[in-house]
Amino acid sequence: MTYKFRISLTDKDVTPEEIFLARRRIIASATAALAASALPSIARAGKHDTSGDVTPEEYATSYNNFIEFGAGKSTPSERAGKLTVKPWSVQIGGLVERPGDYNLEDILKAMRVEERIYRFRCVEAWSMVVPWRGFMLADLLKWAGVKPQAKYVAFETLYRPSEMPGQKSSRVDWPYREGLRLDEAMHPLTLMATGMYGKPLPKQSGAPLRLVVPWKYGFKSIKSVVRITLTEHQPKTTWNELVPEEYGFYANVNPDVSHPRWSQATERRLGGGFFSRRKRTRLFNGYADDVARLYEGMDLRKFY
Ligand SMILES: Nc1nc2c(c(=O)[nH]1)N[C@H]1C(S)=C(S)[C@@H](COP(=O)(O)O)O[C@H]1N2
Ligand SMILES: [Mo]
Repeated sequence: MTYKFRISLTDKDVTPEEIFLARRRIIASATAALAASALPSIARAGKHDTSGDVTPEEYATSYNNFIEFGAGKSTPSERAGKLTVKPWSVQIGGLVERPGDYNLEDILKAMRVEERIYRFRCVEAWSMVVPWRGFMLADLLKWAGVKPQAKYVAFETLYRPSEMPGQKSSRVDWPYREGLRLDEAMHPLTLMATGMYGKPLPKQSGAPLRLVVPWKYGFKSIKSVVRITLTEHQPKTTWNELVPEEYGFYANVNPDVSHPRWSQATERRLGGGFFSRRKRTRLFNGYADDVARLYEGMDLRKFY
């Protein structure tokens, strides 16, 4: 089988980077422990207390997927620096009561920004635990007013090849697109992040505004969002269009449904060090109590 675009890596491919990162590990974990204890106001989201194993910040911000800045794990942090993130506007449209081109600063004045520590699981079987800062997507959608016919939410990333060199590749039909069913978008766990580790979002992490859906594979958590459209029909999404048999629309984390090229039963925590044990992957990335009801009637053993 050939793939139009291949960025998925196996552990074998990333070994040198892991060894490189391991050298800086001791300093990094000390910093993370400090960061975690310095954030007493963090909403630990009840039973989801993951604060004890927050991923060291420098791993979460130097090992990234952001194909607008190239296909490598370090290319986003190396190249995203020149991205202009201010001013930033978000166009909200489609089936909404108050469509418009909103300045991010005006949106933020209307939103309640909070801190949340979430697990994050990439489809490539690496994972991390990140203290995000952001607001509930539900609040933004209510603010814009969702019309009754709306059933899905479509998202688009900025298209600006002059600042995003990866967009010069024609293998992807830019901009990067993602989507959620409306009930997933309205779920209280679904976050629009504006920061992480108590600071504004770094550019490689999707500044100034990204989606975070903690129970789905990471590719759903679209970065640097400039357009949100409420639709009646399921929107087209970038990875699903590129390689439909590997990247579903739902993409809920599930240890029992293998990726066609590797198992999803276990995962490797970023920053854990080269010799650390893999962790067992949990259904819905550990958020099943909160989200399983959204998928009643769906056969979870199937690939969606
Ligand atoms: N616009 C855009 N959003 C994106 C991506 C991307 O390439 N472009 N990569 C996705 C993938 S595959 C993952 S795993 C996460 C990675 O987020 P992180 O780099 O902050 O860990 O971003 C997601 N959002
Ligand atoms: Mo990913």
